[in-house]
Amino acid sequence: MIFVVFVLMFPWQTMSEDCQRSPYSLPGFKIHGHVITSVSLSTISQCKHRCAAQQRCNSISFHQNTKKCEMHDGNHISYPESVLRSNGYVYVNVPTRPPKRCSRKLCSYPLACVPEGESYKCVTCQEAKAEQVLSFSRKSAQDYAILDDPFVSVSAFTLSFWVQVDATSTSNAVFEYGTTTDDNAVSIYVTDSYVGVNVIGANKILYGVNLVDNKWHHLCLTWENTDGNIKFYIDAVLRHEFIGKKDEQLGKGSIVLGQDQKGFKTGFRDSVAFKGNLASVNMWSRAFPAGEVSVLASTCPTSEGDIVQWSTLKTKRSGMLELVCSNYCM
Ligand SMILES: [Ca+2]
Repeated sequence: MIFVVFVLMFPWQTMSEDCQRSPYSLPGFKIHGHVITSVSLSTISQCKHRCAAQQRCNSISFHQNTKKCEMHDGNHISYPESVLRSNGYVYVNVPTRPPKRCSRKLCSYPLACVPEGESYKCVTCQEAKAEQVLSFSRKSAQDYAILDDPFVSVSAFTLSFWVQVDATSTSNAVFEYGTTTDDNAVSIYVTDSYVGVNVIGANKILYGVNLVDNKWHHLCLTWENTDGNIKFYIDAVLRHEFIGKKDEQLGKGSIVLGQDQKGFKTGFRDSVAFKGNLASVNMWSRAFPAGEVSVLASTCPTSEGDIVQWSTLKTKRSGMLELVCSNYCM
């Protein structure tokens, strides 16, 4: 597989320097997927013209015998992993309209890829005006981030983060804060039919909510121990309000990202491991009112928490977790 990718990537990585102005074509290849329109046309030239006339079209795959013309939003630098051998097809880049994005796979970590003319360049995350997000690329008990003892105890908190759940991952332990006596002291669990929320022994399941959709969402959970109010917001909308523990403190413990604990920092399972991306995970030692939650949900990345800071938490990763550049804020 590595060999195939190499063979595929090599031609345009060298050609991009020599032949920047000529349309780039690859006989015997096509882009799999990413089709915005598919039509029947007599010649490849007609197919190219149709693409040039169609907004969002950056490249085509044309079948010589069936005359099928597939138009793609993006090209070989957007989806290098999708350019695959396919008998009878010719892949052609349409250079008059460069793609909006290029794949980070073309740049070595931690650089980001940005299109430049008909080619691309590898730049730092800041130069790309992108942010670092924590990427959970597989459902594995080996992949998590753990931050120990972020605080001694608090009488209130606001937890805020951005999450993108992979559409194939139906059950996901996204966030847990565990203590030695309660490994589920604070947790948010996301499935394709509900979201489960725990705060010190009080739990609610929000049915009919599907966040397993490949889209970025802002989640926010607040609690204070005077009245015991717990509020849970999705994309700045208050989705649930219930009464939890009063007069208690949330004690010393550990944040676990991406895993369901069965016991303090143990018992992780592949089946409920999170798959997707997380960013801007922060906690504050007071319960934000709705207005401040709205500010968090419209700010990307958010400001840093006073008790948990994303800039620290994101470095505590294990397994195959990667920090990658993402344009989720744009
Ligand atoms: Ca748990």
